[in-house]
Formats: sequence, C-alpha cells, structure tokens
Amino acid sequence: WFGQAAKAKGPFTPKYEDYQKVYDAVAKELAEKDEYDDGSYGPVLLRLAWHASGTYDKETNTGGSNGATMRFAPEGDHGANAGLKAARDFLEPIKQQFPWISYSDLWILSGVCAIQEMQGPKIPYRPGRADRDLSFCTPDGRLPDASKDQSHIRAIFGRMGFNDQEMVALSGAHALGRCHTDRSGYDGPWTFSPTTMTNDYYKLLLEEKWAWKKWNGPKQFEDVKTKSLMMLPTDLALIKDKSFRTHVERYANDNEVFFKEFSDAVLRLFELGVPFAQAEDQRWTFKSSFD
Ligand code: ZEM
Repeated sequence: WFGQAAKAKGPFTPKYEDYQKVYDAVAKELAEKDEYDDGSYGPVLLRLAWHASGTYDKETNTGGSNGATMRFAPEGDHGANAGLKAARDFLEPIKQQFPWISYSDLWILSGVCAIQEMQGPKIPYRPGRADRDLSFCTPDGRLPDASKDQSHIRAIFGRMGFNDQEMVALSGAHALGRCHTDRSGYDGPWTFSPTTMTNDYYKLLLEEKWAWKKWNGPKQFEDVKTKSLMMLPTDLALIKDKSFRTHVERYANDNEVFFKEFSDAVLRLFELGVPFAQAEDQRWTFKSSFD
C-alpha cells in the first residue's frame, strides 16, 4: 500500500504556478525586510544573479548560472563576490520552504523578482538549472574589474558573447544599489533612487560633471554638484568610448527603449550555459506584486 500511495501521487513536477509561488515568497520577503541597506535586498539579489551568470565562457561553455557553485568556498571567496553571502542568506529560508527548486534556479528567479519588484521591466524566465558540486567552480578573474577601461569591458563581456549594445544595456543595472567599502572598497550609490529601476544611470553619466573623488580608497568618480553620487572607472568608460556612448545616449533619451533592451540582455545573461529542456518560446512571465 505504501508503494501504491507513492505511485498515485507520482513525482512532483513543478509548474508555472509553483514558480510563481516562489516568486511571491521572494517578493514578500523583499517587502518585509526593508531595514537592510537603502531599504531593500533587491539590488544585492540582482548582483547575486549577475555574478552567478557572469562567469560564463562561450569557448569552453563553462561557468554561468547553472550549478550555483558560488555556494562553495573557492568561488564564494573570490574578491568580486564579497558581500553576496547577504543575498544567499536572505534566500535560505525560501529554499527551505520550496526544497524542490535548485539553488541555481532560485538565484536567477530572485534576480528576476528583484528587477520586477523594483519597478523594472518584465524578465521572461525558464527553469532548468541543476546544482553542481565544487569541481564546477570557475577560476577567479572572470568577472569585471571596476578599475579598468573599455577594452577590459569588451574582453569580459565578449567572452560571454555580448555585443557593445548589450554591454551598455546591462550596465544600466547600476541605477540600482550601491558600493560598500567593506565589500568592493568603493563607496556610494550611482543614483538618487537606488531601489527603483530607471534610466537615471545614463542620464547622470551624461548630465553631471564627474571628478576623481579625493580619498584614500580606490580610484572612483564623484558628481561635482552634490558629491553624493559615484561612478566607477568602468562606468565612465561608457561615455568615453564612442560606440558605447551612442547607446548611453539612446537609453538616456528613452526609458522604454532601455527597459526593452535591458530585459532582452538580462534574459540572455541569466540563460548563458544552461541546458534547458523548455523551449525558448515557452518562457514564463511572472506576475509582480503590484500587477
Ligand atoms: Zn555591478 N558592481 N558591475 N553590475 N552591480 C557593483 C554593484 C552592483 C561592476 C562592478 O565592479 C560593481 C554589472 C556590471 C558591473 C550590480 C549589477 C550589475 C559594485 C559594488 C561593483 C564594484 C559592490 C559592493 O561594494 O557592494 C563592473 C565593473 C561591471 C561591468 C563592467 C551588471 C552587468 C549588473 C547586472 C546586470 C548591482 C545591482 C549592484 C549593487 C549591489 C548592492 O549591494 O547594492
């Protein structure tokens, strides 16, 4: 009879509705835990999804969001990943609540949720990532170094398979969140609304005057007018480089164009190296808490 009952129930195959429940649980925690940082875990959740995905190398088809290998010391301890334990710890109770979802699918779903809940565009999603062991950890140095210039940006994002336009679109994520001296060493937010997705990053890049910040920390820029905003050397590279700059101008002028191209590029980032069973035309779009 025992076997019979198990057979009647069958193996649990989660569907769209089940993933929407996970989305809703992340959204609820985001709304409730509003004491953190600028009032939201949203930015650090997005940074977790990005750093999980941004290790992808198209030549060897290694890295990417499949595997969630940042759980393990070698990769979790990479300098670029400093501070992301806050995001992983935030998600742990949700993983316990929905043990059927892989960490790798959960991290990306949370990135999607963070963007949408911070009033960004819809990001279509497919599940299918499987957790892998520490032998799949990527070598250090695959994520971008903020002290570098446009040739470094092209080398890093080119390795993932992105073009100039996509590199600039992805960088608009810096409308969100801030730098922390105890994580990257840099300090401050890029915009005045770091928990709301906007095209302000591009507008501020073009409209403000940026000067080197005078301090003992790593070389970064501050806005001359208020000295309360920051830009990394890699951010300024986007307006120094002619090809990058045309896209900065396009996005500064039209938030709708930015949202569309950001959504397309992030979707691609989040899917790098994942062997999906679900077809491209079968992606899901989750309902936001305010829909
Ligand atoms: Zn970031 N990023 N990033 N980024 N990033 C930081 C923070 C955040 C670079 C970078 O060095 C840094 C993308 C691209 C690039 C986010 C999303 C995305 C920080 C500060 C640094 C130093 C970390 C800290 O101290 O907490 C560089 C050099 C990039 C490319 C050249 C892309 C692409 C992103 C997503 C699509 C987000 C959301 C944050 C804010 C995190 C937070 O905790 O507030």
